[in-house]
Amino acid sequence: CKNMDAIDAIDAIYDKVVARDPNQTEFHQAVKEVLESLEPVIEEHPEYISIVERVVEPERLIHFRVPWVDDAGAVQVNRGFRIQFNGAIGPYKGGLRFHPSVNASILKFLAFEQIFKNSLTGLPMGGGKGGADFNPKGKSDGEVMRFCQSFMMELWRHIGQDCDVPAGDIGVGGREIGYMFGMYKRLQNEFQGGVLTGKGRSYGGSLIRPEATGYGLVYFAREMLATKGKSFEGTKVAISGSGNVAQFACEKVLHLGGIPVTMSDSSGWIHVPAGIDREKLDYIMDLKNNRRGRISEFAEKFDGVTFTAAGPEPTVNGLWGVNVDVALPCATQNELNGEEAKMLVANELIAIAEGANMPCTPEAVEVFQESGVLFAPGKASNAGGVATSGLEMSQNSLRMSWTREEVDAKLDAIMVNIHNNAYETAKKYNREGDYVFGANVAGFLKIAEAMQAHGVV
Ligand code: NDP
Ligand code: 2IT
Repeated sequence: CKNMDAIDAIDAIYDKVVARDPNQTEFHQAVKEVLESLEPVIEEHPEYISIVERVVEPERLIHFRVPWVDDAGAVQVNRGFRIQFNGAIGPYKGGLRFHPSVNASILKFLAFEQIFKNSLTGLPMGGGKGGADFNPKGKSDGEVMRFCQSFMMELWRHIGQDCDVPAGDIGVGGREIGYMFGMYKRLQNEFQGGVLTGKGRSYGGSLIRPEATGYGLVYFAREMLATKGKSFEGTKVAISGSGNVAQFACEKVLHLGGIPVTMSDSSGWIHVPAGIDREKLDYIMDLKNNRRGRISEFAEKFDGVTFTAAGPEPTVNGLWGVNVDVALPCATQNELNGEEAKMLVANELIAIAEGANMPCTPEAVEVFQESGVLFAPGKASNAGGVATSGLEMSQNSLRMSWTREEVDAKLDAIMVNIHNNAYETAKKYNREGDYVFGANVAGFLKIAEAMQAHGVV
């Protein structure tokens, strides 16, 4: 029967993905989740099976050596990557991650997710991702600068404002983007404002881009809660991570009257039963962004706060056992497993929205969906960062800049739109409330239409 044909064809594509790169487990995980959603689409559009075959294979994979000299005068060698996964609807777009765990599997999963995320924003951006296995922790400013310069000395020939536009991700913030932009400008001998996003204000950055992922996440979660007649007012929220996404998610939860009670880093997590207020969040922002310290220092500074050391990475060792109404995992992939999901459900969690990319394991997602907890996948709920990168590119092209209020209003509207698009798409296929299905299908359909129009390229 027709249904079996679609399932068989999709299974065969997944098997081939695994056979081609048997060790790329994170990539398999991301592909599987998308392919599982596409079955009714393939039934409707059997011609799209050849699109699915192509969409799982990156258009281009760049892998390079990054040599640099540390403060002691020793030569260090890291691995650099850029995955240009899909350019059907716009220039490749996606962040750069500097973390010792970076490899081809992790970057391919992130670039693959980025294709559908960028499509959902409604802006003309293809999917890409890159980075290096460089560990910025404990490095001096000079070392970070020399690393970024060496990284860009290779990357510059592959990117450009109409070709591929990197930005930040784990380990890459305003400082690193600045160093990389400076080197690109020197090598290219052009001020290409739109070649990177997440730039500083003084040289073409957008207001609200630093805040965008965290703010957008909370705007999305606000819409999810509204479908149940609920809001953030007085709601207890567990946040993991304490980097860019986590900090501004925490800030927006405070704006909306919620009570954030946890944050973490790779050393452990803090529990603040009375809530992380403005003063405590300011301390965390200064600790992380300026002093580049560990979250354990927070517990030494404030009373009524507990710190629990981390277990083996990337688990957070009990954070998800705290009794909360909303969970916002904002650290890294696979940081919340099936057992932890059960603890959240037992505590009557209402909603969970992914701020990080793929922080919930497939087992965790299954637990949430089976128990009726509202679950938003990162490709929908964390799309505010890249959406605002898209708005930064628009401003660079216009050679103008918009006010905070203008950018924030556009971000809010984009998040509402992504929410409604995912919600309505799921409803259309009788999967009401399934944001995973809705986001995958809505994101895919636009890519498929463009790829179909372009012929076999
Ligand atoms: P940051 O580097 O600013 O912060 C990362 C945070 O997560 C830190 O607290 C870090 O702790 C923690 N973390 C990272 N890796 C691990 C690990 N293996 N185990 C435990 N904790 C870990 O990154 P961002 O906030 O930018 O990114 C966080 C997540 O959000 C990532 O999944 C990223 O892909 C995603 N994302 C980011 C966007 C952006 O615009 N920046 C946009 C959309 C998604 P420590 O400092 O100790 O390493
Ligand atoms: O995962 C992501 O969406 C990002 N790290 C942001 C990418 C971007 O180009 O702004």
